[in-house]
Amino acid sequence: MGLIAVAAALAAGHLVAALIDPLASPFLAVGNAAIDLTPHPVKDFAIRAFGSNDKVVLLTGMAVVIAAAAALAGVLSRRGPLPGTLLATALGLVGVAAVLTRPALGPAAVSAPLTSLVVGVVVFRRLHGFARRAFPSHVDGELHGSGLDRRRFLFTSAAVVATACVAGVTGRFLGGRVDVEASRRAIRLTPDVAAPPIPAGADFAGAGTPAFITSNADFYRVDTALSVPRLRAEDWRLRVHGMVDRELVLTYEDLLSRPLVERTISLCCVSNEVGGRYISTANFIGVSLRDLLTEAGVRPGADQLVTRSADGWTCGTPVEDVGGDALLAIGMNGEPLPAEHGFPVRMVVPGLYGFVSATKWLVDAELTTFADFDAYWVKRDWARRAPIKTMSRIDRPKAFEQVPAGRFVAAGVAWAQHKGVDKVEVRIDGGAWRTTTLSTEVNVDTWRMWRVELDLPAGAHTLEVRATDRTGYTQTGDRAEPIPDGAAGWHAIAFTARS
Ligand SMILES: Nc1nc2c(c(=O)[nH]1)N[C@H]1C(S)=C(S)[C@@H](COP(=O)(O)O)O[C@H]1N2
Ligand SMILES: [Mo]
Repeated sequence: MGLIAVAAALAAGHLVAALIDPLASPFLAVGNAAIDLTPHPVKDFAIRAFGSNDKVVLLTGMAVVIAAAAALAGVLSRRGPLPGTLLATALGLVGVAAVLTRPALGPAAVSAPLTSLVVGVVVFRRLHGFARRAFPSHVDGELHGSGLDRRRFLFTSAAVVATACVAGVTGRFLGGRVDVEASRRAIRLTPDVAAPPIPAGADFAGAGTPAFITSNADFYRVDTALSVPRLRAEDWRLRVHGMVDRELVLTYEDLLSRPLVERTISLCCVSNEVGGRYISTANFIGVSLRDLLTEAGVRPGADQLVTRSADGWTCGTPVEDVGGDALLAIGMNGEPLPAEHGFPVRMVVPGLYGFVSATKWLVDAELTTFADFDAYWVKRDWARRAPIKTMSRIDRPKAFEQVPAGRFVAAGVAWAQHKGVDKVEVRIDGGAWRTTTLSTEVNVDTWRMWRVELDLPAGAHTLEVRATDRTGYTQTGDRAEPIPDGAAGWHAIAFTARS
């Protein structure tokens, strides 16, 4: 009964949410609130342990905990319906609290968790009443329950379960009624200025580096959204406001009618550990963000561009960093942005980590100051200003790999966005640093691959790598954690050469 009541409550809330805003679904709202409240060591652990499955793991974990609590409340309700009633009420209130704290939801959204609360309590008490009559206690040594009562209890339970399934499925269906894929498919993007073709020598994929351009399917994904915000290009509006001379409101059509430029840019996440995979490269198509800001007229003193996404996530970018190469991007590798990468419109500002520059599902841009506003991750102790650090990574050999002794080609990537990679060196077993061969440079805002031929004696080895950028800075061996402004240190790989 506990399980049935809670399932009915969640399904009813999900259905009501689908009619108002899919994000108001109590289950999703609680999950999203949990993400926002999770202390960063736990979040870092989740990202490390589960990678991009972290969201599935969170939702599954929530389902297991709720199911266990519901079953327990059911068992405790043998003598009276109070424990089950209290649990249904408490879960409903948690849903209400979660929805109230979601920044992107209006007051009407509380009706979804309130529906859950009422449905949970009513269903539990009704079933409990029927069950009491169907399966009375044996205290008086008498059995009052009739076959009719039992049938009624079972039929009601089955009917509630069936209705909950229908409500849940209808909720999903209605929630998906904003047809993002149709909106995407209808768009054809042809940049007015295409990116130069990628030269053949831009990667050393044969030696173990990634391909120079990351496919949309393989592009790393990092965000706080449990369900991807669903916006149609037709409905999209961007308001540019705050410390500006003229407020602007832009539509997707407005963007299409402006000059579309294509730029090859590497995006990188501040959570990337030394040696991590959270960097990818794409051909982004979009309009110049700097031109838009010039049109709006940024007032003196405005040093922060705060951007908001449809789900309420916020990002603060230094105005001085919004250079001529910053884009309001609508395309990625020749297609409209995939939904997970920010459709219909996102920001791309080369040189800055994603959390201070790469707002997906962008809907609002406000010129303000760093003194006046702290963005999402800044409130959680990450840095206000976070240029990407010069970094290098070993892709071959892999950690603890066994490779043949003798001639061996090691390879990897390096990046120093906005500056350019000047030199990559490696050393074996703490020996002398040796220069590697670099791939053909595409531009200073993208990664660059390196390779080097080694002569390996048999035995255990450690390979280390360091990059030097065009400002003359060489990566030091001093390690830094990703928080607050990006990991630092040399990537090292322990491996064995076998003769
Ligand atoms: N709306 C929204 N935009 C966001 C984020 C987010 O959580 N929500 N995460 C940012 C971070 S931390 C990074 S690293 C990049 C990642 O972009 P990608 O998922 O397209 O690779 O998106 C940025 N834009
Ligand atoms: Mo990130």
